[in-house]
Amino acid sequence: MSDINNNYGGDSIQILEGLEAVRKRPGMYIGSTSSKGLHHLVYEIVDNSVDEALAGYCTEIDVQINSDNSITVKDNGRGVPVEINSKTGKPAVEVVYTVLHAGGKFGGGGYKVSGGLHGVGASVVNALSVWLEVKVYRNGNIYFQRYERGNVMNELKIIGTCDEGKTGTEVTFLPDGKIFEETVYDYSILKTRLREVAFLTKGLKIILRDDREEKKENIFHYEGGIKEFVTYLNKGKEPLYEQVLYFEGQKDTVYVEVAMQHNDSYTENTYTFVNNITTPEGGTHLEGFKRAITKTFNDYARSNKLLKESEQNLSGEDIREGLTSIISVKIEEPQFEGQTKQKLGNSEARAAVENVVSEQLTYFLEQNPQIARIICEKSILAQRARDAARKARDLTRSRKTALDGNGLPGKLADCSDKNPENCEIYIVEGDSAGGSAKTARDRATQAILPLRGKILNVEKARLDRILGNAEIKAMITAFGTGIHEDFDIEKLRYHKIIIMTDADVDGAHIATLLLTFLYRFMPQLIRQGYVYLATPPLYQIVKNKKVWYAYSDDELNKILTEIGRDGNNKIQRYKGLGEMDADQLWETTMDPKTRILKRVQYDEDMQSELDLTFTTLMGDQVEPRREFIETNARFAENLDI
Ligand code: 0RA
Repeated sequence: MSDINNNYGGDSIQILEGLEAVRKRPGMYIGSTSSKGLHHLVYEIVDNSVDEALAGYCTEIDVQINSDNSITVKDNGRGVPVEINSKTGKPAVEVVYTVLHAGGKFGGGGYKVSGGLHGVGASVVNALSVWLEVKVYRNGNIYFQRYERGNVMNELKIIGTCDEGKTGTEVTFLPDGKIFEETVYDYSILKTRLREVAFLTKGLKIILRDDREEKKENIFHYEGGIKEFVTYLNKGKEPLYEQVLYFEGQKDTVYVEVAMQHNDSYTENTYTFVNNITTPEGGTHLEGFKRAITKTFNDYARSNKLLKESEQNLSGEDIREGLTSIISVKIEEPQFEGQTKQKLGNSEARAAVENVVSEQLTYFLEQNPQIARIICEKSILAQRARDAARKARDLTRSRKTALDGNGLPGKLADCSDKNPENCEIYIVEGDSAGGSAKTARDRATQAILPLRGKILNVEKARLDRILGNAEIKAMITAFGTGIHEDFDIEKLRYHKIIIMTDADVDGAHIATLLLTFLYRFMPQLIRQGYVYLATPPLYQIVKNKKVWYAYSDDELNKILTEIGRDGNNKIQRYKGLGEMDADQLWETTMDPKTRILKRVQYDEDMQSELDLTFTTLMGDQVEPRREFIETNARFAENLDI
């Protein structure tokens, strides 16, 4: 699939610029020095090994978190070349780890992995590490070099011998605590990304190990590649047919892979990748895919009389209802566009995907008429529901334009300040807690919207029902932004949307239903950090007329230790918001000076994981639901405001 030169030697490496800048401005090279940047170091090193796998020379990559939080990445590829590079007079391996933008990928040929923050090169990782050591297995020798903060500590030397046939590269590095705010690796973050890389690189085996206190290991190896990715994403849902459709082909320089399968839900789940990098904003490859399936299914439905002449064409949305799909392209010179450079711009990708999918899908439908019929019938149902939804939606649209106070929902106690930056809205579980919140609030800046009972699960309902739901309508009109294609962040009426539910399992469930709604209908609100969870206390402790609140069991114990554990303590466990009076609610949960808010996080790198957690929770099984409520905290970061 790739055409990396077989006789690539020390000379093909081009040198572009020096390394000094990296330590001065790490953010420019790895995006951030937070936990995200820390994990990117691993992806950077792993990407080099994946390139070697894509070139057809590497079948296994081992990633290990060592006990000191250093990382070892080992592959069984050809080994980084050790020959002298004539331009620098240095071994090629030294150039790779000490010169910015030096690497086989830049020598021409092959698929350059360089989107977003990827592809900055191993030298960046080196520059941002206290130390980095590389071992190359080649020519029956084991070569070794060590660097500290990017500086060469020894000339490349042979430290031993190995079997003539054994080749590979082993890199170990310790991220620099002077650079990164966080230096402790999170196993589950690496696990999600490495699983994704393995899905995207069929046949490649990736082993992840944690050698710290709590030993862990995962092996990711998918002969079916993205086909198995779709099966994985549809886990916990009911597929409409057994087979995952898979199309693969190359047009000019673009290699295309697509896998898809419908399930019985109403949401579309499409993930697009370019050179194994996620493109959350889509782009030309996604456009090509949409065009291909819209045209192919309409042609099929017409020529097989599933759609009558008098009937409207199916829209793309109709066909994609309940569709899980992966679109993965490999391209030599990807162009990234859009605000966050996460949208593919190459027009040749549009044509390539459209071509490969149209041709192979047409053939597939002819060969599999039962599956073709199932999809067409589901799409026709979706079309009818969409017509009904349009009517309901027109209703929310006209309300939105009349947003001068009259259009607002009756249950909303709005705030008086009209500057969204100062304003917050509390979405409160239950009318009684809603009542306390209305009494307690700061009327200038805090609006209260009480919701009754459990809100509708948007994963389980069609658009017409969703938009007909009173609680959902109230939220849409209160926020002011509209939804889906109508969404306009400029119209957001509150810069903090705060979900306030009881601190129990039911409360967590309601919070998740609300988050699911926001995530599916207004993802930008979460992405841009406008959504928060309130944190009501779990306990009230009273002693000698003094009052304390504890927000966790740990905190309760700390307070009890401080004030002494004796008979004068009265401990009350709050079961719900309703047990607090307005003053208590204000003091513990709503006063901006003392409350704890958790901002709900959105991380593109974890997108498929997030989708999966939402559907697991929203699915029918009870067991996975409990699991989610516990992991939910992972995307809520603590913010003491
Ligand atoms: C360029 C050429 C050759 C191998 C590599 C790069 C290579 C780089 C890395 C980085 C991590 N693992 C790697 N494995 C291989 C091939 C040289 C040859 O044998 O001709």
